[in-house]
Amino acid sequence: MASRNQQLFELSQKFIPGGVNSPVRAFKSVGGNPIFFQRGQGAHVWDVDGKSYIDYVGSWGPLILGHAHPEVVKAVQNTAQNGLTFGAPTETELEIAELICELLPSIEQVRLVSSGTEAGMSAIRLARGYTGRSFIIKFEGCYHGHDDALLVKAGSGALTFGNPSSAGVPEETVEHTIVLDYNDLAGLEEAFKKYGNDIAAVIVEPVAGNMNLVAPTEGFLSSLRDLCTQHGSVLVFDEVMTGFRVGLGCAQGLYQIKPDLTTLGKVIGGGMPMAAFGGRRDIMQCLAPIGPVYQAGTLSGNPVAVAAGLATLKQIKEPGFYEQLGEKTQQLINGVTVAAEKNGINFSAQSIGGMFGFYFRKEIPVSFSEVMECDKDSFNKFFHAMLHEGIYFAPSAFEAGFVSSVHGDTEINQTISAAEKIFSTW
Ligand code: KE4
Repeated sequence: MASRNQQLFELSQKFIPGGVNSPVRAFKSVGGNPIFFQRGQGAHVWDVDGKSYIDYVGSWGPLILGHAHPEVVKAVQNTAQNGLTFGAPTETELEIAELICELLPSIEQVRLVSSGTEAGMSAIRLARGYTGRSFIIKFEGCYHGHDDALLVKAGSGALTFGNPSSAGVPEETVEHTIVLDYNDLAGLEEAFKKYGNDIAAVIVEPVAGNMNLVAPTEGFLSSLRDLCTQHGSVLVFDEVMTGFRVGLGCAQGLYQIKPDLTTLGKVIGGGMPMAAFGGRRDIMQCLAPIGPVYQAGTLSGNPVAVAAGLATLKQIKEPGFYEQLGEKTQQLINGVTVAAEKNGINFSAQSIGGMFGFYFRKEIPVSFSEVMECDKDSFNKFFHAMLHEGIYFAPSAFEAGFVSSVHGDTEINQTISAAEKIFSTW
């Protein structure tokens, strides 16, 4: 008898391409069928067949407080009963805008949108409108949403013009997108030497989380800052994933680099569709309705999403929140690393705040090409074995993992024990 999950997946493929509403959910790179979930509570999720899992995906980052946090649910319920949306300003939009500007000094003004893709797309258009320039720089392995101009991947490292990584993206759309290697200072300097005063913006994940976790090496972010300043280019930190995930000051606070624009998402929506972009007032003033750069959205600043975001940000502001989150995440990766080492398995791991990376490679990768050297088959074998043990990691070797404030010693130790069991018979 087919499980409910199998039945639903069969049927969903009839009505939804690939049976999923976002490709990374499809288990394509790990094999097997995606899991249909029906309930989440704290650090746990239940699938439609009633099996429970410790969740390290957290909806790809938003759920820093875990599933159905009572304060977030209450805020959503209280707001929803007064109306779901007005398409007009509300006081709570102002409240969260003020809070974001208070928490991130680089953000003098902010515009709320509904997804990280919208935030990235709008930040690039704004940077181009502000500078009057067309060229943008992104880095291979970094993901900024599926906007045409950003959905490109270099052919080989170094300085290259993007080749669309998706069908449907005309060459002329990406002819001004320069793709470099993450952490490659020489490539960066070469690009600015060649195109410097024509570069509108550099967009970067200050901690890369879309090629698994890759941390910035010494001098990478500061060189980006200096070169953008020298050439009048806009430095855009894509903090959709790192925002309020790696610390209360985000990655820009952690590394003490002040970007010109920042994109945010995931955590600031607390699990509801909300994102934002903001930064220097002189740049933000170029936005409609006061400036010539158009950007809009029916549900931008949606009151219910804002309520979830506000409730989340209020919790993470509590003293000690990030110290505890960082310790727990470190405890997880240390335990799994020891288990792998005990069994002679090529494995490394790292964590930054509440996000982590597991690599089936001896050393921690510092570039896209080193990430590609990781043993993907071993990751997939580990992923499925852990899934069987009731531990849910991201279904891809090229995604970061996330711990929430409600993952306790029980969950962390259960995860480490499962890894020990699996590695002992590897
Ligand atoms: P959304 O449009 O998916 O809200 O955000 C796009 C985005 C922008 N910038 C960064 C750094 C991001 O990580 C993302 C989205 N992240 C992926 C997973 N790594 C979301 C999951 C999915 O695509 O289904």
